[in-house]
Amino acid sequence: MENYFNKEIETAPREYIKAKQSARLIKMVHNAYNNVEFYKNKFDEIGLSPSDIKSIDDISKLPFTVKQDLRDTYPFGMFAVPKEELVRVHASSGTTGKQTVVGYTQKDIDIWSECASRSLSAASCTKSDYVQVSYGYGLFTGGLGLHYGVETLGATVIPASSGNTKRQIQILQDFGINILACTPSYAMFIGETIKEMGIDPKTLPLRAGIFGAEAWSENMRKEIEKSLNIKAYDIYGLSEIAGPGVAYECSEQSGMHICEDYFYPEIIDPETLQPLPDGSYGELVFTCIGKEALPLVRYRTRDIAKLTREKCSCGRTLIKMSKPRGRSDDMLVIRGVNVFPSQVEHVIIELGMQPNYQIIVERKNNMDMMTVCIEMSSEMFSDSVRKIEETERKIEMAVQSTLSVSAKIHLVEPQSLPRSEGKAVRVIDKREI
Ligand code: DLL
Repeated sequence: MENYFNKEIETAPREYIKAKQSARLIKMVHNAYNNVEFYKNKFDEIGLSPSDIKSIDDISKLPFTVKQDLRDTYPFGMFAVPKEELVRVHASSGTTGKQTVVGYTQKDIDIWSECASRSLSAASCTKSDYVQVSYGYGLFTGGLGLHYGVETLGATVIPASSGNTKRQIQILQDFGINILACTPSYAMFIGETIKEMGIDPKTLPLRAGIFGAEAWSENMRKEIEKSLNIKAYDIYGLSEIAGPGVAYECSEQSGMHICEDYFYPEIIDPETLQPLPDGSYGELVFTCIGKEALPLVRYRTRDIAKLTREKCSCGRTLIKMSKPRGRSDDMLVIRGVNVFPSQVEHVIIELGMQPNYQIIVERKNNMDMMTVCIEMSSEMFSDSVRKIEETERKIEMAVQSTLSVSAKIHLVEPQSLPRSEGKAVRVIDKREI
């Protein structure tokens, strides 16, 4: 039996969702225009009045918002409510530039918590479960987002936060945790540590995991499911829109249902900015049709994904997004060739190796050089130097033929690359351009 948090909405007929989206969009454009100077100026510039927006079908008349707009109005310039109505502020660090600050009213927190509860329910969580939240707590939305989701659902939250892995495992064992929530790379690390400690995962009451905040492959899913003896569910979100729970996987484990009654999705061509039809990969864009404090209009996520409205076996009718294929700003340009870290990961996995790797990019004599350090398994490590070198050449050839760019492969000792307790750092770009 499928487990829903809000069956009425999650399985609602399309016309019902559409009517809700239209009503909410109309309200939010007025809020954005009347209370955020940035939007008033943007609308005026293109001669658009909030009253031109009469239904969700008018969404493409609206201008886009990008991360830089939040930076330019740092920290609170895009907020649509006075200070006394805000109850929480989060921020996302990002790798370059100023951090992005986001704010929530009590109603916004309630919406976000409901979305996180929907995600937990879809991953089989019920009131009688213990949920260990091992996402970082703090300005990052992972920890507190899932935390409120568990409480709203009525299950029991164990706010472990990330780090101190042996202690995490002790809690998993001693408290009888049923569901683990953390990044997929941290889940891999917990799985490895459990093995090292000689614990049989079958002796743990753990049943499911809710993993997101970074890209992870189907192979990583298999690995985590095996090492922790669980079913692993994907969860997607970004601070600017809400945090974890914008979209979530169900028992079908093929794509994530978007809480489209609050976050209206579109896919656009990142070059032409034109909307693309369902099934085409492009940049994911969200409009926050339900939120008060930060009513972002057509926010460009930079995540590359596709949408589908095909019937899902779980009974949910909410639109689904694919796993993001990568971020357009994750893309490396190596000697003019576009390279996504996920493509490198794919090659490594295809060759039967674990996805423990790091890509280092340097510029030597005006030439881009890419080195991929990959961890060997303990069996490979015992091979002769010649055999290891042969394997390196084999991987170099596979990378060259898949990516159309050469890379130096460097096999490193087992367990020698840094493990992540949060989002994994896959690329070190040392080029100074
Ligand atoms: O990562 C929110 C979150 C926390 C989601 C916990 C899921 C679980 P930010 O730090 O703002 O927010 O980063 C958002 O992370 O644009 C994606 O590029 C990436 N991302 C998030 N979830 C997934 C996922 C949180 N399931 C950025 N798969 C997004 C792939 C993901 N990428």
